[in-house]
Amino acid sequence: MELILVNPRCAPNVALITLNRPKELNALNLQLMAELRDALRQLDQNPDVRCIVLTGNEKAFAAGADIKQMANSGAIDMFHIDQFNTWDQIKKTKKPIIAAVSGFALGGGCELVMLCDMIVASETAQFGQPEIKLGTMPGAGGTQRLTRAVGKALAMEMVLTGRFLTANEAFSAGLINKVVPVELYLQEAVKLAQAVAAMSPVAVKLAKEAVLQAFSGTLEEGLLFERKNFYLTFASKDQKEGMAAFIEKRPPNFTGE
Ligand code: DAK
Repeated sequence: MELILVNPRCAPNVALITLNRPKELNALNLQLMAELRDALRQLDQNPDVRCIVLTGNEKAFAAGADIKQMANSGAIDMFHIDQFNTWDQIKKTKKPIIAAVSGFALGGGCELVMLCDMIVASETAQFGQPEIKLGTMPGAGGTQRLTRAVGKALAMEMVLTGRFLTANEAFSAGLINKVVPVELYLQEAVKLAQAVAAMSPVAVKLAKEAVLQAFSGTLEEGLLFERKNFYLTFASKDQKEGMAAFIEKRPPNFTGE
């Protein structure tokens, strides 16, 4: 890995991925996205990892896809490169991913953040979809995930004018989970990851899958999906352990079985 740093154990059962192109404000070029896809796939298969934190640096989570790399591409070049394949693989990560965001989260950077399951931001974070200023528009889910998160009016304003949201605006709009002082954003994200990692890994994956189902299909389909995953948790040792621990008034020991 050249453009990302991977620490599979930054805290017990928590892995940390750091986007690492600081001079380019972590612009998401094809290599970086491929490395991210591969790292997530490996961590998803690593039984010691139960939750993943994804971060950038203090100045930028990521300032978008690499404009210099795509500036001269034609539609057919884009079609052949098929970046969607990489993004789709990332989307398939079963373990929860928490974005720890400081500074710019723009364009593809904002879309990558929204692909994560929870978002902790520093007070300096800025979220935006400025593609319109480049004569294009969001292409990796921005028009859909942003609209679902913040509603039509604000999403339209951001997508049509390129206006950035401050961290506090993003919090009020329901885009992110938490805003903390800049020196704490990573620590808080890891703390949140540890809270998730303390739960049954089987139940966590099934619950993540069920929550995401709320974004596709009808309510009825979502409820059926939830029911299936709910039943499935009763096939796990963790469910027996969790309920026995409650009855015996002791902390549970979840093993992921
Ligand atoms: N791409 C390439 N380089 C970038 C970049 C980017 N998105 N953002 C910044 N840089 C580079 C700058 O060119 C500069 O490089 P040098 O000139 O030093 O060589 C360096 O990073 C530092 O940037 P600045 O000098 O501009 O720093 P400032 O603090 O003055 O400004 C800024 C920060 C974030 C306001 C500014 O850099 C900026 O406006 N950046 C562009 C933001 C933007 O428009 N982002 C949206 C890009 S379009 C897709 C998936 C995703 C996408 C599309 C398709 N598929 C799955 C098909 C996503 C598209 C986008 O994200």
